[in-house]
Amino acid sequence: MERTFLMIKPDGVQRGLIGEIISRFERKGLKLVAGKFEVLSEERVMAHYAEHVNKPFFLGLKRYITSGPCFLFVFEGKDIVRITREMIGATNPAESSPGTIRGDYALEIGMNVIHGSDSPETASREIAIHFTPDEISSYVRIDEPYLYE
Ligand code: D4T
Repeated sequence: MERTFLMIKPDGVQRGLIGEIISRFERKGLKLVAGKFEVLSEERVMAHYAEHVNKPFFLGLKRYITSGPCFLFVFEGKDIVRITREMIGATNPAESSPGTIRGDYALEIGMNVIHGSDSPETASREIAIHFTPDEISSYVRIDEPYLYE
């Protein structure tokens, strides 16, 4: 099983979308194994967005992502990084397909509601930035025999 790091950004939290978004992943059959609510520290923002620190949009991105609490969570499942990225949709919500989270709930790239890791390697790195091992639970979901062949 693979894990991925997901984060509902401050716009998603303020707009009351946490339940709706989490339930999409739960209904798909993915397993929630960690979750917490917090305002990201400067240190964590710099670590998380290390590849973007020199980009022109970074200051705006940092202001936005620290403007309020985020909901951070980890889901587990087979091929989960690819599946969750598909469910989230393109980075720019104006180009995200209807039926995806960004396609259904967002309009502009600077407030695109949710983050999801883009590869299994990125997922491992991001989970380690935001969670300690004891914050992640291992358990069997009772419906797993009806989800995986
Ligand atoms: P995140 O990381 O938030 O899930 O988004 P993506 O993985 O889909 O996209 P990304 O890393 O390219 O961008 C990170 C973050 O920066 C914001 N952004 C991006 C922005 O405000 N302006 C821009 O021009 C770009 C490229 C949106 C997501």
